[in-house]
Amino acid sequence: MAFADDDGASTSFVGSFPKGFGYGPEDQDPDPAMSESESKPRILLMGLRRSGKSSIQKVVFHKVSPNETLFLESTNKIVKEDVSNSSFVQFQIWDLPGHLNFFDSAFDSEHIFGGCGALIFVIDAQDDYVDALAKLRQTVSKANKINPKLKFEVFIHKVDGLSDDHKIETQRDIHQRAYDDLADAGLENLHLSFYLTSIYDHSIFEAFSKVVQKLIPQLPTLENLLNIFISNSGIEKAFLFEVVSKIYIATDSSPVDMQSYELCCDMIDVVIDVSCIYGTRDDLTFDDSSYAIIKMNNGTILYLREVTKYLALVCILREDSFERQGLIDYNFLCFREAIQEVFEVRQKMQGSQPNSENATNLVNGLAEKSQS
Ligand SMILES: Nc1nc2c(ncn2[C@@H]2O[C@H](COP(=O)(O)OP(=O)(O)OP(=O)(O)O)[C@@H](O)[C@H]2O)c(=O)[nH]1
Ligand SMILES: [Mg+2]
Repeated sequence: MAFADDDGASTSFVGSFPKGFGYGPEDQDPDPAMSESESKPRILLMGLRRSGKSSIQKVVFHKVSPNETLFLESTNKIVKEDVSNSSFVQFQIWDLPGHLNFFDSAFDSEHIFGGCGALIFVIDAQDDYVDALAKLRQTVSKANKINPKLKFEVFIHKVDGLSDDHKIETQRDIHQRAYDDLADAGLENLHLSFYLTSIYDHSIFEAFSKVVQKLIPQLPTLENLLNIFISNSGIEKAFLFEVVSKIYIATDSSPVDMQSYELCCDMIDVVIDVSCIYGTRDDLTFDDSSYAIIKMNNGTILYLREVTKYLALVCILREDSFERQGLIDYNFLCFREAIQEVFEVRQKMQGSQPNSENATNLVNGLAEKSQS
């Protein structure tokens, strides 16, 4: 995974969210020639017709409201989208129409599957999924032959129409049948990850977050930095968000509960809306010295700080821990410096491992909660 240049780090506008918040125009008519962007990590969206692939892409990356996807037309050619023009995290998403067979000789399947990091296979859980499972089996076995490093992510999608019991039963059934099919094809060692998703709630963002995280080589370093930060600051949960899409690229190692994630997503929306309306600059909604705190009526505090131009840290903590706000603010500055260091090193040494040792040294400057 490549990361965008954060060259504004030394200016006073480091980490400012742009007012025209969003990604660049969608690439509807891609140039078949190999462009620079084609070398970015790639995520493929596959599945039968009408399973919901284009809707997922629109809702997660274009802020389209779920209801508007009702009128989406069926896709008839590969749609490539660069999630990088203005974003910190860079990758490409290819939406592959459900009715085409990409292993056919008419397509360069080596090119499509060869350089790709993850394949998301979308199954419509509200429909009969026998055909979808047959296509999954065919796709997985062929794509794995071309690219053994490819990660397979199965989205059991449109679960908004299912009761809780039905969801669990559907997941169990699809899981079982998919693995039986793989065993029949002699691929019992292959790993598939399953997610229950819907565009009508945050589950699709959560699932996408997990897919993207697997493609970030610095993930263990980021997790480690978050663990050190929260344990020294009395924070309960922290997410590092890619603000444009609201997918989280890392969190501390305590389990994620959906409610906390939703709360943090909502906080980002509130902050962006307020700064768009009341911000003093036309081109920026945030600058690096501003941050947001929301006190809830249940004794919980939400704390948001900008880390880089497109990344924000959102934390949940108890009100009594916030009495030491100075400590949290100081620790955050150390944390931010460490994150910037990780990505600067990454940029300098494209393709090599991040300098996690250096970053850990920086974080060692964090004030101990107990010492203050
Ligand atoms: N209930 C529900 N409907 C969904 C969800 N996601 C997508 N849909 C609907 O599913 C229909 C088909 O969605 P598309 O995104 O066009 O499907 P596609 O997979 O891109 O289809 P092709 O382009 O033909 O391959 C649309 O009417 C969407 O509104 C979901 O999470 N829940
Ligand atoms: Mg489509």
